Amino acid sequence: MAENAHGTANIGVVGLAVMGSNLARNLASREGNTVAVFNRSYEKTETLLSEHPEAGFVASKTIEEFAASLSTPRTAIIMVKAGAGTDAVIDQLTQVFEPGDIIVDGGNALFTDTIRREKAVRETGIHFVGAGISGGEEGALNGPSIMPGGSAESYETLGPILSSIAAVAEGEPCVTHVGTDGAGHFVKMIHNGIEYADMQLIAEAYDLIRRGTGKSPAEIADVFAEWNTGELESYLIEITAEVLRQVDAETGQPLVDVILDQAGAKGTGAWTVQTALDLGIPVSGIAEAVFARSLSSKPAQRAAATDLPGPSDAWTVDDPETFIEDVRRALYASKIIAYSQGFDEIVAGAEQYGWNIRKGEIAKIWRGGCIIRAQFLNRITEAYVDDAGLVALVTAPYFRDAVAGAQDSWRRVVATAAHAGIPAPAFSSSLSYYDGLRADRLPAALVQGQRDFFGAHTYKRVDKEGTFHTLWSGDRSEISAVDTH
Ligand code: NBP
Repeated sequence: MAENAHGTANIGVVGLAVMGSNLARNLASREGNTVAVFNRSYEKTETLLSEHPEAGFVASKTIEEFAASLSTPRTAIIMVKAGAGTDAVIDQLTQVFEPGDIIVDGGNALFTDTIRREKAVRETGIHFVGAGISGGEEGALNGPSIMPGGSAESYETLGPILSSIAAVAEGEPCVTHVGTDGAGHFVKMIHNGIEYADMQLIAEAYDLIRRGTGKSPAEIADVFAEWNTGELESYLIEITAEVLRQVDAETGQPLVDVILDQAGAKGTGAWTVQTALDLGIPVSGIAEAVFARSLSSKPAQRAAATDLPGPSDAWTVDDPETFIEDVRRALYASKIIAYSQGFDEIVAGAEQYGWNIRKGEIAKIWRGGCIIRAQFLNRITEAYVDDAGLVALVTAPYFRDAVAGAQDSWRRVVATAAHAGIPAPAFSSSLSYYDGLRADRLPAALVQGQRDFFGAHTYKRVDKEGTFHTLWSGDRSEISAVDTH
């Protein structure tokens, strides 16, 4: 451990649980960094110091010492439990920091909290940066994908430090200044929402293959490993093969068969959906993924429903190889929809909150370090480079062609799942979204008619300008009306 000499550290970390410790070690391993560390309870600091003497951490027992150990402008990254803990640490830091210093919240904060905190901290002259950090423990240690918000000025100091610890994809660090105040945490939230959808789609693919072909988890692991060499190549496909191959030491069973089938959640998927509802953006794939976890975690309801009847016909797959290829294509098409919906929400959020978010750059910084890292993010970047004003990602030529090539398989898989009584909510909602988006005419016209009938909510016509209402309880003639939406 280095002497706690004043002003020797160029960066500090507050909160030394798993994420903070690993991030601090990552920072310390990069040329030119001296890292100050502080944790509410000193035990965690002591553990970190004793386990990693090589890091040369500058440790403090009080927040005052911690501030004094940093060179100016002081820069500290908070890695504590999101919520009240974050507010408590910000309060402490604003007491001991000075105008021009930078406080970074690297936790999973709700972006509206970040907007509130940035506003309050800015009044003290201190910069506040909400930075989404993805990649879990391993990413924090070896290189995460980092999504910082905050002022452009703070990024001048912070950018080089974050670039030094970020993952590198195709020679470029996976970090970019996303936008002001809450933009970084907003984009991290969408990242997590897409992660939920991607994981659910993979889980549905596994379930269909297992129940359709009778292959064992280890055999399906081989299928995923094979998929990981093609257009589906991604971290989530890779780890799926690893999980499916794992054998439980105690029972000798595939591990996946002894894991309780009730999925947990930390809340960022739900935030993505709640925010999408507020913004009016249909992120149906993400929503179905969140709800699928909720459904799985209702043991009493599931137990009560086990004897509800399923399909009367038995289901068999005639040609397993063709079926597996259909599932692969359905997965790819559904994944494109999940990302397209996620980017729609980024566009809507940017418009609502006044952020200038460069979508292609976001796809780039998700290519490495983070949980949804995938080869096909390059295609998203290219789509936004080719057409910065792209209205829906799925309409970009590459994705249009990819979905066109997959759609027959996609339709067969969704129909098969329905026929066999196998839940595939993310596959089927993605296909419905696709068909809804491309429809010439939607039954929304009927909904408008119903709304006008019971609530005089009015409607527009396809053949002339204006807003109209039918006198449903009168002579049913049409009158001009004031638009009430
Ligand atoms: P936790 O989320 O488990 O938080 C534990 C840390 O928060 C400890 O250092 C604890 O100090 C500190 N803390 C708490 Br709790 N309340 C505090 C308070 N009132 N004042 C000061 N410190 C307080 O740690 P984590 O799993 O390392 O995650 C850190 C952040 O990173 C979270 O926001 C998390 O959502 C985010 N994140 C986690 C992952 C992941 O894979 N785990 C990935 C991406 C982002 P103590 O030691 O004194 O109790």
